[in-house]
Amino acid sequence: MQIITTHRSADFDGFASVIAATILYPEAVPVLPKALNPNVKAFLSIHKDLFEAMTLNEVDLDRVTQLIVVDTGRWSRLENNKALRGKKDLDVVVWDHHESQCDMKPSKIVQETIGANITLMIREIRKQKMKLTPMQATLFLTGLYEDTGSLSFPSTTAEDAYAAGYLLENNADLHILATFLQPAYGEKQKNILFEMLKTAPRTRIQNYTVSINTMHIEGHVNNLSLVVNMYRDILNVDAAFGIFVHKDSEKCIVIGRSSVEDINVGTVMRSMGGGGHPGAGSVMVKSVNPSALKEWLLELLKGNQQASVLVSDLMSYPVCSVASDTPMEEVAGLLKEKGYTGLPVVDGEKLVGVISRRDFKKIKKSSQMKAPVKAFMNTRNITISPDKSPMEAARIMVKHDIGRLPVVKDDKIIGIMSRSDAMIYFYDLLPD
Ligand SMILES: [Mn+2]
Repeated sequence: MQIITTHRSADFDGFASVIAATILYPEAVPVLPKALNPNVKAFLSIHKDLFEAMTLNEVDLDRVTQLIVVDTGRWSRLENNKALRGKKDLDVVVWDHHESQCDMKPSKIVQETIGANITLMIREIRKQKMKLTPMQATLFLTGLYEDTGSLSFPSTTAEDAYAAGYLLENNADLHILATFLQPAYGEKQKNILFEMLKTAPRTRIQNYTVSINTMHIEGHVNNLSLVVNMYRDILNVDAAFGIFVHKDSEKCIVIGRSSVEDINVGTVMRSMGGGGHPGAGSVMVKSVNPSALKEWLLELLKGNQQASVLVSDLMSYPVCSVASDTPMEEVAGLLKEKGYTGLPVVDGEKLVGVISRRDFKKIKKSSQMKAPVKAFMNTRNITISPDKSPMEAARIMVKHDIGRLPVVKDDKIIGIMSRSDAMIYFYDLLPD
């Protein structure tokens, strides 16, 4: 006998993965833990006939030869795990999307860090060209949306989004889904926000108002980032940080939001081992005293953290430039060859102008193509120095509607900051 099961307190991703496994392993019997998340319970109370499953008590464990586990790879997450764990010659198959190591010694394992476990199973269902009913597609999409925050959590991958598209193609019903999916801002989130607002500590850091609030929370709470966002908005501080201490485990999650460029949350969170963007970021820290964590955060905020990533770190070099007496036809050839939209023009090493494709419109006669570039170049010379912040560079590029900014030190051009260099920074693509 083959059985399929998932972790206790099964969520939609776990439950959906069990049902998906019944498609991939048609002989196997789905077994659900007694403890189910309330929204899964609500869903089952209406759809029980469509998704029949047993509980572990109803299964004759002596007859079980194969255990298919989905959405976890750890014995401790299974209900009644001792009975199964001690079983000799039990063949274990695992499908899991968590990073944590599998301790079940499976004969087959599909483990990948991806937004939702159901995505891994949909990959296989599609590969085997198996059909889905609209009801199955709806359940699977509910699991996918729950684990990815409707494709908004940073853990979401492109494949999760493709899987969602596939499920919609298979008539997943978004009305049903909305009924059962927990709202992003619910009772739990509201209670935490109200608790935070009761104390709402404020402190002054480098002329900015910052609130760092430590909260002890019980159990798993989704969407804490949304809570911190609302908290910052309501307090109207420049930056807000929530230090969430989990009572039952030894982990702390720090979530930050900032609306000023001098407080770069992404940089601070990266220094602590996490990640993010200038305006938002988070980090999970284990076995740290929350007050020490707060001190650490304060130190990082007080430090000159905005200077940690500079234009000089992001700019491209060496710079391809042309001498001011280069004929226009040669410049045209160079732009075409390199695929650039513009080039800096130099006298020796000194920047004297910029020539771009647009400037070629000034040419009226073909003989002008023999004229030197200095006759047509733009001499506004909008530049930036290497010790400025990427935010400053982006602001200048937007203001003057230019895509490339020469980086100049002591009148010499030492690099080029392009829009794509700025994007690398803002979207956190910087190599560590
Ligand atoms: Mn999951």
